[in-house]
Amino acid sequence: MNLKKLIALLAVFALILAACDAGGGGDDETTPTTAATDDGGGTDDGGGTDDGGGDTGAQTGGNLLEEVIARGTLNCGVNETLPGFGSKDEAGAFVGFDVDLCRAVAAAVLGDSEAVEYTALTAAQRFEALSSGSIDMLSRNTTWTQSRDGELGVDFAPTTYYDGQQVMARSADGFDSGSGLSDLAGAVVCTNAGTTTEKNITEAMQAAGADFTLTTFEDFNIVLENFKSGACDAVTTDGSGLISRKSTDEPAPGDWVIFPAVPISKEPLGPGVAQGDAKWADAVNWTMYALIIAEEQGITSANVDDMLANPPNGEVQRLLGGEEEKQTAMGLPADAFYNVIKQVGNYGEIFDTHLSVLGLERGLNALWSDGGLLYAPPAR
Ligand SMILES: N[C@@H](CCC(=O)N[C@@H](CS)C(=O)NCC(=O)O)C(=O)O
Repeated sequence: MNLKKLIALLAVFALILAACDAGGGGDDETTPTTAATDDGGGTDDGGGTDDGGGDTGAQTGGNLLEEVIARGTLNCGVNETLPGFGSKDEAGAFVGFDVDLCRAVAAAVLGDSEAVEYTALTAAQRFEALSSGSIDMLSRNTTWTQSRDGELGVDFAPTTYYDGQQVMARSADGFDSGSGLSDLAGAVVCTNAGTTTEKNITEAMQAAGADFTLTTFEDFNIVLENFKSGACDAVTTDGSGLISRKSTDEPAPGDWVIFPAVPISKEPLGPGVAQGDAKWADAVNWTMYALIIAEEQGITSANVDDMLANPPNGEVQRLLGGEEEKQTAMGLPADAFYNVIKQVGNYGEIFDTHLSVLGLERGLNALWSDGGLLYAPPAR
């Protein structure tokens, strides 16, 4: 092959990789890769290429808070295949922990938690939706990573769910909760494209010295179908995602097991906005902090009116829009966080409603004062 042809061929390969990197693949085809020869980079989390993230400031014009207020609705990107975090109920309405974070921002900014236009996004679609401006906020079990921050132009809100990656396999195949990654030697492990998950499992299997085949699909429903049909020996994703899908899809209790006990990665999940709009980011960030502070202060959807009428301390008074409130200076209504707590509840209420019912425990997601990692700056 002459040099020109070789360069042309390399250029074609680069384009194919870039298309996958940008998360726009869109096909459901199997893309098996083996750990020994390839790190799964063909469909990574988009960290490797410019997907237009650098333009995000210009697209939002740094004015999204005013824009959302003028529009009267919040455009929020969510998951629809992850019960507990983001899915549709029988009536077709979006529900879940991540969905409630959108509702909280709508309550803060617009005074109405129902003023949300939801867009269901796959993992591979989510960052493009944010950088193109088609959503104002992404709330879809998204891990905060350096490349998403730096290369994809995402500004992450405070972590709302500290998670870690695990694996789920069949007990009939000899796996149990004490299994480790080396027990997966020779296995076909499946996950969805455009996630942190692909890279983590590849690196962890390499470290465990075990060869395996990684197969990715765009949609997690298809991952699950292939696991159920036996085409995949195991599936891997965030521990919370495995528990969620185990609760809805396991044929009989005990058929599927989740391991290893200590997750193979850190997956700090939380909302994100397009970078370059500090005012909008502040509005989203402080809505998350308000949910946490409300739990710290014991303010709930049930007692928020009493708390407003008789604030037990200055922080409660300020947070709910009383004397010396700090919301107006941020461009929010003074009663922004009163509306959040009244209409959506505090962090603990949201967790209980959507996640405790799945059997998820607070663990790392307890308040700092209860030994967890949730810690908000003071509302003063
Ligand atoms: N937190 C990881 C994984 C996110 C992810 O996509 N997880 C899967 C499994 S929990 C999922 O949400 N699947 C649903 C879908 O792709 O529609 C990330 O941000 O990359």
